[in-house]
Amino acid sequence: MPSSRRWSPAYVGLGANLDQPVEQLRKAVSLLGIVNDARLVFVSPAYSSRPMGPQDQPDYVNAVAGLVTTLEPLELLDALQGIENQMGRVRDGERWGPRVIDLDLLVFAGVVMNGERLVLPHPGIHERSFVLYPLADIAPSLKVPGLASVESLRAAVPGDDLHRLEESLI
Ligand code: A4P
Ligand code: MG
Repeated sequence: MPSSRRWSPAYVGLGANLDQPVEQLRKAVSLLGIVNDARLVFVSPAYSSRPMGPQDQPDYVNAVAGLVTTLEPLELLDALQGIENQMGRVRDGERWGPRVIDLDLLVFAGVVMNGERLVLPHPGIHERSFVLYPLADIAPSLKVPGLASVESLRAAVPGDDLHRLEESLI
């Protein structure tokens, strides 16, 4: 029976700083492309940057993917955490510690929520150059619920700490 659920746009932040991060991002993009009830629409360029938080870890590579999905926000979070687990992410409890892959749900349609497992929009968006620059590459006019357009948020955050990489993720 055809689903009566609606398609919602969702944006996912990808980050990695272990075991050849560009390769990890490519693998995550390919796994995002086969999430049930979702379609991968956009993949941004990749950017490298110094770590935010503890400095005694390798540089990060970040990117953003745009999807449409009939999943609910928590169902999509389950899928993202499934990919993190499948890719061998180890959670040792250190906040902002190194990782082979981190998938953050940045924006899900117009949803604003402050749940135990899921906060939307992601609370770090407005201050993170490694989120705003790749997000502006694929969705400059997106309005972040409760905030402003991606382009205006990006314009307020310096990008001199970011390096756009030549390697494509798809
Ligand atoms: N959670 C709540 N809301 C969300 C959401 N919107 N998306 C919960 C994803 N998860 C969400 O996440 C911890 C819990 O947050 C999850 O159980 C989920 O239910 P996690 O991925 O297990 O832990 P984490 O990623 O270590 O924590 P946190 O605070 O999300 O870290 P961030 O904010 O992801 O930062 N420097 C650079 N240059 N680039 C980076 O990408 N990333 C981090 C990690 C540190 N420094 C960085 C980068
Ligand atoms: Mg995370």
